[in-house]
Order: sequence, then structure tokens, then C-alpha cells
Amino acid sequence: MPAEPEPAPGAARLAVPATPYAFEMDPARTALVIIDMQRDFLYPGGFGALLGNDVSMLLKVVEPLQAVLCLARAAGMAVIHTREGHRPDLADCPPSKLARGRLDTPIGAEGPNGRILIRGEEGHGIIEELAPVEGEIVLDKPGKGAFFATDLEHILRNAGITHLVVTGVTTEVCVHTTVREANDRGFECLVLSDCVGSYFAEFHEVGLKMIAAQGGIFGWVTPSPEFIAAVEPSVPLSAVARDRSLSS
Ligand code: TIU
Repeated sequence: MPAEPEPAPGAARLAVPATPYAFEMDPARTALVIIDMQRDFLYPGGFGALLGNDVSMLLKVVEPLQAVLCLARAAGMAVIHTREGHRPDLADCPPSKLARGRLDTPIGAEGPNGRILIRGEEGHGIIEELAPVEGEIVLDKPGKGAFFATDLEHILRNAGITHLVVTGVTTEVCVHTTVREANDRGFECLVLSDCVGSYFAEFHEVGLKMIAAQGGIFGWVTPSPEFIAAVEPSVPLSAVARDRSLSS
């Protein structure tokens, strides 16, 4: 395990109030990770809906996440967007995943937003409100965790990233899996409670508790206003204003 890099000269180490205790981070060594904010999970007719879920449950995440993304950009933090999905020939989709749920419209079948969970299709894309901009990483992943069968760890280590602010959907599936994977690799993870969402209110609540329990067994949890209040003072006012106008 490589040693944590020395802080950059003049690096600001911020303390974000969180459960179970303050999350200390340097924005220059922190990435905002946005998990799977794709039409396939948030819109009717996609993979999430075909699994029998009420997709409207996830929409409440969009607005707070937009504010966090805006701030992260202004603060110069690395931004990583992930997308769950597969190659058009399904060569990277395990038969177990394809068969799971005994769906009438399985992964790869035609849906209202194109082929379900297939790269390049309309449904696979990230929703407009959170569209990636130039310079941000878009990471395609075949599994639930963002580290499985991807080059994410390599990308983070090359960029000197040690801390992750994790957002997106769903709390107990792709977010949880990614936080667990990141934690085992030595990354410090802060999950923003109102910027992650689940089709199941109960799983969302318990999923967040699981992360921060036992002294922060997998990481830290806090609502986005706490994160914004802690980071915003370190951002030049002009950068925040410019980014807000770009995102509106
Ligand atoms: N079904 C469900 O809750 N989630 C997924 O299948 N993928 C993600 O969480 N992204």
C-alpha cells in the first residue's frame, strides 16, 4: 500500500462535520464520485423500472447533487461519473446477471430508451442535469462496484487522490459496493446522505447507518449542506459565480 502523498504546498485541509466525526480532506486530493445517475435508473422504462421499482424515489437526489457538483467544479476537485452498463454483444455481462430477476425485458433487450443497460444507448446516458463536462472522467463499469473490472484505482492513484466524496444511486447497491471497495483500497469516503438515493427508503436509511457505524467502519456520512458550508469558503467567489451561471 503506497504511503499517503504529502499535502500539496499550501494545501487547505478542511474539516467537514460528519458522522461519526469530522471528515478531514484537502480538495486537491479529493474526487467527487457520482455513481450511475443514468436514465436507466432514474427514468421510466429503464433497468430500474423493469426490476419493479418506483423510479421517482431517486429524483430527489438530483437538485442537491447539482449544487455539490457545481461547488466541486468551482473548488477544482476531480469529478468522476460512473455508468453501469455492458458492451452491445453482452460479452462482459455474466450469465448470472443476465438471468437475474427472470425479466421479460432483460439487459440488452429493446426498451423505450433503447437497449437496456447497453453502452451508447439513450437509457445508458447520464441525465442532462448532471451531464459531464470536458476534463471530467466518465467511467463505464460492468458491475455494481466502480472498482470491479475498471481502471478507477489506477486513475485515482495517478491523480494523487486519497479521499472520495461519494454520491449517486442506489444507496445500498452501487454506492455501498463502491464505498466498500474504496475503503478496502485505503481511500477515505464521505457519503452525502441527501445526494444518494434508493428505491427503498428503509434500505437507504439503514445503508447509511451501516457505513458510519462502528466508528466509521466503511466511511463517513453527512448531508450536503454540511459539505458545501465547509468547502465553499475555500473557493474564490468568482469561481462559484462562474460555475453557477454555467450550470443554470
Ligand atoms: N437495482 C439497484 O438498486 N441498483 C442497480 O442495479 N445499480 C445501481 O445501484 N447503480
